[in-house]
Amino acid sequence: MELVSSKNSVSTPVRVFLALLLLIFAACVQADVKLLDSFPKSGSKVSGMVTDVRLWFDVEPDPAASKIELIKDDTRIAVLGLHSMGENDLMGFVQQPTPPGRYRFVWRTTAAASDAVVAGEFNFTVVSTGSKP
Ligand SMILES: [Cu+2]
Repeated sequence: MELVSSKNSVSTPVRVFLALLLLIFAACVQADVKLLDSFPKSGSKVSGMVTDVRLWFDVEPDPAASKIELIKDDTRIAVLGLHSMGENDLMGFVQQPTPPGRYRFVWRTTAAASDAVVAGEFNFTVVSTGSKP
């Protein structure tokens, strides 16, 4: 049982402290992806159809590990073809028409350099342009 005695050479409080440091470090890394801006903007009113959406972050997101969805009432509208335009951003194409109403913009992403998942959501409103299609 030589292993046990050599493990004990580092006292338990020290090991607990090191484990806590690791946890704090992991939490900081996870909080690192910040949403800076979006189209549509949070709380904004947009007139007409929204055919594409964008999110801008403080670090480069991984489009392959990201997901965006628009939700209006109980309808989920997929946003596909996620890619980056090279500005720490995600861009995607809205797969259905977006009639006037209130929408939830639900997103989830991972920084290209990490596997911490960061998610969020905000609302925007599509207002009628006045002309019927
Ligand atoms: Cu694009």
